Amino acid sequence: MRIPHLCFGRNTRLARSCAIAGLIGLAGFANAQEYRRYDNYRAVRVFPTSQKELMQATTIASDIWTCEPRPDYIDLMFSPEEFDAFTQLNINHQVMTENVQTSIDEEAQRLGLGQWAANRKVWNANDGGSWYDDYKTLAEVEQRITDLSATYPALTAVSVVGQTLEGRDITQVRVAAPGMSGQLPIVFINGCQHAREWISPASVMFTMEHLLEGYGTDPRITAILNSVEFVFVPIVNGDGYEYTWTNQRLWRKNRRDNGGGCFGVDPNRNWDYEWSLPGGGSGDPCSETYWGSAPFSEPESTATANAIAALAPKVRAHIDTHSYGQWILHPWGYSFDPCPDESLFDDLGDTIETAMDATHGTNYTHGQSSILLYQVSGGSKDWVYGTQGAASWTIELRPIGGNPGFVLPPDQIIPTGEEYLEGVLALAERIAAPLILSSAGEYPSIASSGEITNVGIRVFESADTLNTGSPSLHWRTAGQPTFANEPLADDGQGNWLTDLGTLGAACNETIEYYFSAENTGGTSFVYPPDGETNPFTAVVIAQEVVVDDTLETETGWVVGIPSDDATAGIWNRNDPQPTSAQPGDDHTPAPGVNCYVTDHRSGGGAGTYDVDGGTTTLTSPVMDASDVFNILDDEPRIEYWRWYSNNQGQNPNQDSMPVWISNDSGQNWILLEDVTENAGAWVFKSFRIEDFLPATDQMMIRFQARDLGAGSLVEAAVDDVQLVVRGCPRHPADLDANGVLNIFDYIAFGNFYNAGDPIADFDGNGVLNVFDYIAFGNAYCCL
Ligand code: 0X9
Ligand code: ZN
Repeated sequence: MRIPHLCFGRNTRLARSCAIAGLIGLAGFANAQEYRRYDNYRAVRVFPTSQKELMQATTIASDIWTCEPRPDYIDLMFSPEEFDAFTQLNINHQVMTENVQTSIDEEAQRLGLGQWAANRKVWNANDGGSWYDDYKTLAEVEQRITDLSATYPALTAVSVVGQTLEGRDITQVRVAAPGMSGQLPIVFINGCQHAREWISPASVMFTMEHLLEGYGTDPRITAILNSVEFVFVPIVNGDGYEYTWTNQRLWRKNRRDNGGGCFGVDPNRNWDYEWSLPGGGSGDPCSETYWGSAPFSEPESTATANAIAALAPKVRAHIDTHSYGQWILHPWGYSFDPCPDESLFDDLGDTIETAMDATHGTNYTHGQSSILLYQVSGGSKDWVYGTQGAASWTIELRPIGGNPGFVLPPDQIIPTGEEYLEGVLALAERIAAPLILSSAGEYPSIASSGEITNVGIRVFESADTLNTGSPSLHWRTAGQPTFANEPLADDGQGNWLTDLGTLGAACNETIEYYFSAENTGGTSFVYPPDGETNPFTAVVIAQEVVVDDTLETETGWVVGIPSDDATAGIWNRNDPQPTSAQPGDDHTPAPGVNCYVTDHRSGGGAGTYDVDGGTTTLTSPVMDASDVFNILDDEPRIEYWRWYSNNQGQNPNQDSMPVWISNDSGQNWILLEDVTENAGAWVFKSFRIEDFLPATDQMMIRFQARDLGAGSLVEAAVDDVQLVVRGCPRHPADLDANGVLNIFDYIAFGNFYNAGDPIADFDGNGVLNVFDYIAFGNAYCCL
């Protein structure tokens, strides 16, 4: 017990009641008046349809349970009076809990808190049952750590990594096979940045304890501990956690006195990475997501970060454990852009999710934090990934929704702990591999020799380092028995790449390829894992870009057709502002900024400037897709990057975006595709024109974004529209462009020459004379 620390508070009233409780051997439970009640408070899921509704609802509410608005809803808590005021607004909502106090009372009575403080029982092993049958105070958690380290001295190393604001120890436990601490890759796990999320420290303790119990008895855990070390900080925010037991069950932040009657900094907004970005937290000291006066202004976030940095670069994975929502969230949290290791995170996130879901059939979802949940700036995982290079997650444990929210019944502690443990074990097994390979971008099915088609891999150094001479591409012409090796080059951003167009494959040939890399220990890893038997394929051809419209400047696109009736979200050419439904950047690589987008503004939220009330149509200028002399068997294609979102807000997935093509300057249109794909990303599309209609010199393309019927959230964008012609390059002397060199090419040369056509200027000096005959002859015979 650490009673003296518990009584360190600057709040004299708390310090006094704490001293008395200390005398009678309790951990400082406040009396009935001090333990804040939420009688008849409702937890409500609110579905705002505008920024105004969102503002109105959050301003009235006592507390925001989902902390920030998600794209489609926000969980709020209202007092009875607040709820009355809220219902006047007629905002769509669903009451999740009629009386929040019911479950808090049930819990307080059971645990002996508030008015039931006299019933407080301290857990005793001799009473039978599991330590995980119910939630435990900070002091009980500390005691458990002491007991476990006494039971497993060879496996544990307990230390204090810092003090909370009120002076409580922040305890770290390293769990490693005997003698192995410091030798192996580390999985670092912390719990309880947020005070009210009680299932977090419980699950972290459960996981730690099972690793200790399992070493030497459970073969799987033994094998894992022989290859990975674990470091736990079960309770980062001890002051806040204690406060939830003594004063206010739903307290979230630490206990910083911000002045003006407002307390608390959100530890998970206080890390020094992309700190204090608008939309990712709040600068208001009274807010539940107050990011503090400076990055790392708070001792709790600072101590945890220092503990991780002190173990770098061994820390290869990190989990910040929260509740609730059943999410497995990876960087970025601060930005809607994907992080460079999106494919690695998707792979490992899938591993964690599969293991967690399989344990009890609970449904977890993995993905990018800002997209699945909401933007968070100054969060732990962005700092850990962005500055320490470790793979980092926020895991939101049970329950899935606001009922019962943070007050999860105690019979769910063990099942939640079990599924969390399985997720951690599955992740540790992946981290135990020397290297983890993942994709560095797309693997296009057509590689053009005319432009760079880089493909490659990223290498995550999990348990070993990369032999930097080893990353290779292995390729062969389809049907050939052996693969040739081509070294990959590092682009300085961690991408190992090569250009498919320069491998020397013949035009129109299908090649098969996969990648490999070795660790310094000499073990080879292949990507994709079944690459040798199931390689990527690509056709290598030549390509000429006839139209390349980056939409950076005005090129003659037309917005609107007579039947258009949308009232908002009209197409315009601009630099888009990010929302969860709209890109934050155009597609053209920098310095490109513009694209066509259905109102580029973000406004107060995703639903502010989306398409409303009908259709808005965008039509291209005329493009010439007729014959291209330098490419044989030419295949004109229309290509573009598009963005479409219709899976958020009310009435999702009701609309679509038709794309039409015309070969007669817009007299007649044929459907190219009807977009319903909500990729939340720029998507590349490429269509062979002849699959739809004959290619002419009068081609046009048209995009129609629309919000029809029941209003829903629709955003669309288009960029980098190209007309490309693909095929094999014409031999320079194949002047009748039929793929064969013969006497008819001499005749064709003569015809060009006599017509004064510059094609006949074979020596390229601007004059047609006898030397062009010689140059042509040389090209014919010898090129
Ligand atoms: O808001 C948070 O800090 C976390 N949710 S919670 O309800 N437990 O408070 C989510 C953090 C997710 N991380 C990022 N989006 N970076
Ligand atoms: Zn949290």
